[in-house]
Amino acid sequence: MENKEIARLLSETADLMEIAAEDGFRIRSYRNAAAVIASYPERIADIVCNPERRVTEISGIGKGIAAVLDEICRRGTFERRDEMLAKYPASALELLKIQGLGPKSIALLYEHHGVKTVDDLERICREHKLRDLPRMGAKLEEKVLRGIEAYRKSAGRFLLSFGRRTADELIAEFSAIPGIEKVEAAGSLRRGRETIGDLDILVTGPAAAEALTRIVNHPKTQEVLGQGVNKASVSFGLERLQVDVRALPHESFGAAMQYFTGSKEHNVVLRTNAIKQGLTLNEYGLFAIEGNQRVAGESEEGVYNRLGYAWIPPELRENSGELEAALAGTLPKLVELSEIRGDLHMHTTETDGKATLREMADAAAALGYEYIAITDHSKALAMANGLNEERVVAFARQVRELNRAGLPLRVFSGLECDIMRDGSMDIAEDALAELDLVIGSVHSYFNLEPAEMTDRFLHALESPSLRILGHPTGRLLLQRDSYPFDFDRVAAQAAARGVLLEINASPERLDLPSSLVRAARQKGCRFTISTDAHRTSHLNNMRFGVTTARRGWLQSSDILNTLLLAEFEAVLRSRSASLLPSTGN
Ligand code: DGT
Ligand code: CA
Ligand code: CA
Ligand code: ZN
Repeated sequence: MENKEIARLLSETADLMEIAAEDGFRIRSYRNAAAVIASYPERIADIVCNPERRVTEISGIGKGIAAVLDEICRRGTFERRDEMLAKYPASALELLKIQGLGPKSIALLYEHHGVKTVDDLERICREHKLRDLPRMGAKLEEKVLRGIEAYRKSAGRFLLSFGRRTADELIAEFSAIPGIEKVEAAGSLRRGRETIGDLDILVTGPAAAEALTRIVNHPKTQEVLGQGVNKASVSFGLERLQVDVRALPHESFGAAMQYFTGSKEHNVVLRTNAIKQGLTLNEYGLFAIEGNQRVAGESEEGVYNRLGYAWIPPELRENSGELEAALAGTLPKLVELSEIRGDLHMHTTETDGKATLREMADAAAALGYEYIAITDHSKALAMANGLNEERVVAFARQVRELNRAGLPLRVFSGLECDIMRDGSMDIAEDALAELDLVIGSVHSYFNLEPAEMTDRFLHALESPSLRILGHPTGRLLLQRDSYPFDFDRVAAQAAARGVLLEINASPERLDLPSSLVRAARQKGCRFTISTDAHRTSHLNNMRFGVTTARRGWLQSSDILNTLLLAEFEAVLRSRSASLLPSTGN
């Protein structure tokens, strides 16, 4: 059994024990062990089976857990888990994923109404039976119904970063097969959607069919969903991500990339337009209806051009104005990863980061950046050991000295300052004024009424030191929606005040979402793209932020951290509202 699977058994049991309101100490020890095992570099099962080794060597694994691991390796489950599953059905675990519902409520719903599944829960809410239970009410019923809707929308979807990693792994494997020419990912992954439903991989070359054999027999393949001459579909890895692999003739590759990249809505318009021109477009090529002669298909660009369009970057293919722009020749020149010159949001060991300032600076310099800002947390985040005024001032001084003494790139002193419930900043203005760059973020009181949340932001925007709104909507992909507020009003005020909106590149955030990026740009907003790195490897997430910016139609001139160091510094020093040279569109 693999580590991830063992970790899942432990954490699921902890979830069920939480529903049963069992001893918190026991629950925590299962959770800790699950976390340790999930990221342990060796196979735990090998250690358990090896008489020369002891799992208790691993820190975080005590005697109790060692016995559990032994049992898991012998019979695939353990007594505690069996007991819990006798008490509650496995489907109760699904209920925990619904926002607004905690383990105590799930236990109550189970006892009083026999709620076992999401469908049961929905029925109880619709019949207004939830409001009669202790400490629940009509408002919670509505909230749970919204939670169910969000859960159903996200079920079976995966983070873009996970899709990218899996695709890269398979692309490397397929490319190494002799006789395979091109291997590329299409679908929502290529369009850079924040979550993906499945992977679509296209392969050409004389040995293209080998890729189908390879995926079907892959050690990580859990189940073969379908296998034909040109296509194989499998359920891949412990996460059971669906992977579709298609083998194609060389001359169809462009047409197939176009077709399988989608989106469906984009393709429908393109195909309709082809028909108007006496052409038919499918995954094999672009053909003249009369005589069925191929007129394009080898390259994607050829397909678009033959139909009168400029080639359209995949991130824009959502039928939201890109087709019209491609006909008119007015597509924007979208920002690229190589244009990013610095990263403006990251944490260090001063608060909850795992690397020091110098380690972050070295790693950022290795990425080719010219500058970074270190933005640790402020004191309201006591759990993260956030900075108070005194530490803020000392930090600003320390950074000035370090820059003078020599660093591998320019480091700016910053802070991710909490925006308090009333919209005031967590740190006094005179201390903030010592810093080069202040990000304001909401990390608490997510459940305010929309009007109160809007006022909170509007109040924060009055702070003279605030330069950037960090992860503005607070959403966590597949976990938590944005807190409700009047985004348009906040964006308009941010634009007026010259406060930039962050595109947080952390794969579980991607916040601002691309649709709001586009809306905010139209309101005159400008942006930063930053990783919110808590360790050096997170700096590599910049690409996902850039993808989100591209899906929001941004150009480099919309983004502060594309500026050269000297220009960037000039912007930081100026306190004027217009922070970037205007672009004219
Ligand atoms: P996903 O996987 O849910 O994140 O989204 P997509 O866009 O990757 O969707 P998927 O995997 O079902 O199909 C990939 C692309 O193939 C899709 O964007 C457009 C194209 N496609 C697939 N099936 C159809 C279809 O029945 N009609 C049309 N017009 N296009 C299709
Ligand atoms: Ca797909
Ligand atoms: Ca697919
Ligand atoms: Zn934050």
